[in-house]
Amino acid sequence: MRKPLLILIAILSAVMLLAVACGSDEADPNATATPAPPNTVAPAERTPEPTVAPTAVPATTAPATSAPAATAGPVQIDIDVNGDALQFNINSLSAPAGAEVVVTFNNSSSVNTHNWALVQAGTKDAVAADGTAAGPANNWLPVNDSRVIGSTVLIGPGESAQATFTAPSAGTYQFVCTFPGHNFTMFGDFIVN
Ligand SMILES: [Cu+2]
Repeated sequence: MRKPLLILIAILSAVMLLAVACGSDEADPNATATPAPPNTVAPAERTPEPTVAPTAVPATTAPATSAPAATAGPVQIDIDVNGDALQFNINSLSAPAGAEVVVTFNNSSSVNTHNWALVQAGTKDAVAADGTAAGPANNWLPVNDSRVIGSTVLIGPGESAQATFTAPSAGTYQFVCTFPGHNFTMFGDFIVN
């Protein structure tokens, strides 16, 4: 009587062991369904920051462009005579190459008529001689002469006039009064650097 019972128990226990062994394999697929992504909320908070920076950049660049234009301008040179002597009051003038130059010549003499001319180096006497031939109607200056870089008109005592020109390439030039006879004592160097 006891043997069949033991066999039954042994069979039942064997079936239960198989059931437990098979059940352990089914537990893995249930565990993989758990991961949930909680990161979707955080990125939305970073977007409003970039809107502040772009508005400040254009405001600072606009005033900088107008500043250099105010400092740029022609080179201003003033020159006079030594009273009634046939001399300028300055022996040497200078300006940078390529600069716009405005020479203001004030004739403070009480009796003499003068002009002021910038000419190529070594040509002051030859230009004055040709100016004498051109006559006072041409301000004692040769007309359309490449040796003459800039010049004023003839001015009487107490008058002033301006010569406007572009400074030529670097070198030493001459300035002179071409009123007949004045060129021998009334001249100086004009240095372009
Ligand atoms: Cu003169």
